[in-house]
Amino acid sequence: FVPARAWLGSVLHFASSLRKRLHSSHKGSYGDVTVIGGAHGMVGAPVLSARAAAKSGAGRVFIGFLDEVLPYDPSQPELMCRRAGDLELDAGTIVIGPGLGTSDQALAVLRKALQSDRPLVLDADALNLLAVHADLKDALAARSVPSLMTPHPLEAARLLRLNTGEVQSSRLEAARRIALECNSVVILKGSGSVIARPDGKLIINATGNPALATAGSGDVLAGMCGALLAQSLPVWDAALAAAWMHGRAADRLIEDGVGPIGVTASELIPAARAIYNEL
Ligand code: NPW
Ligand code: AMP
Ligand code: MG
Repeated sequence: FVPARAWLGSVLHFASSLRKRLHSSHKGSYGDVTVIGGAHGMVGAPVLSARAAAKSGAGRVFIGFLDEVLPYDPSQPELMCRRAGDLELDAGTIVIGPGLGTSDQALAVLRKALQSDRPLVLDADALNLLAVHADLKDALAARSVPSLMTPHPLEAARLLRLNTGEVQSSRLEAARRIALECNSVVILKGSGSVIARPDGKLIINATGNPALATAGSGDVLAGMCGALLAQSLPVWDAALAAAWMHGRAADRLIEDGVGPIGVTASELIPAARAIYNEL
């Protein structure tokens, strides 16, 4: 374990990293995030990630939707919507997986993302594809740029060929194994998310509550991770900070009487933005 004081230090360090909004800065100063996902019936997932990235301070946010989907979010015109097949993936931070599905096109775009030299956040169906294609897991482990994986317990179980109960009864070991096998920082989500890195260091996040047990809350976390990486936080700091902020936003909603019942994933995003600006 990382000692509590070092953990607090890491979390607070991100606040000072994000404060530097210099007067002369511009959108290019805060990085690009490209979210890839949104197969038919799951378009909302990358939209949630992209909105979370934009409202967590990224300079520009793109969405690459899978081909069968109209590439536009009319309620969020600041997001730049493309078709996944048209993306170059040669700039910015990539978040891949929310609502991605497991089609051939999803597999092809994940392969391309793994081959890119960009910081990468892997969530949801990107993790499910990794679990069944050993060559993709090898490609991930061989990357020389930071990768961050955000499995929930069932996604972790698929990666480790266990069942959810086995993961939940051994969460620290499960997170550590994925981090080592995939040479990535891992946020094993759930009550008390475990954050692990390939050298075996672990932290348990202290924020969050069951208001987060709602569809799309993991998609919001993936977008926050992408935004913090795009703003140049090192991958370990970005993982700690995003997990902390995601949980803190849910805690704030309870303090404000909005939750825990009926909090929606969308509501986490402005709650987190308020906290960023208070830090
Ligand atoms: P159970 O029921 O306990 O056996 P899936 P998904 C387990 C997209 N989405 N503790 C639990 O298993 C995603 O991005 C789109 C313990 C649960 O039933 C993906 O691409 C949305 N167990 C796709 O849908 C909004 C836990 O995992 C099962 C756990 C499928 O993703 C929703 C679910 O896992 C969604 O994000 C915990 N803390 N957390 C949209 N608006 O477009 C999870 N489990 O079957 O992989 O399904 O996570 O919904
Ligand atoms: P996903 O299943 O991918 O939508 O992710 C769910 C998100 O909500 C993760 O960040 C979990 O850590 C968080 N979460 C779900 N249930 C709880 C809970 N009971 N306490 C704290 N966090 C939770
Ligand atoms: Mg999810």
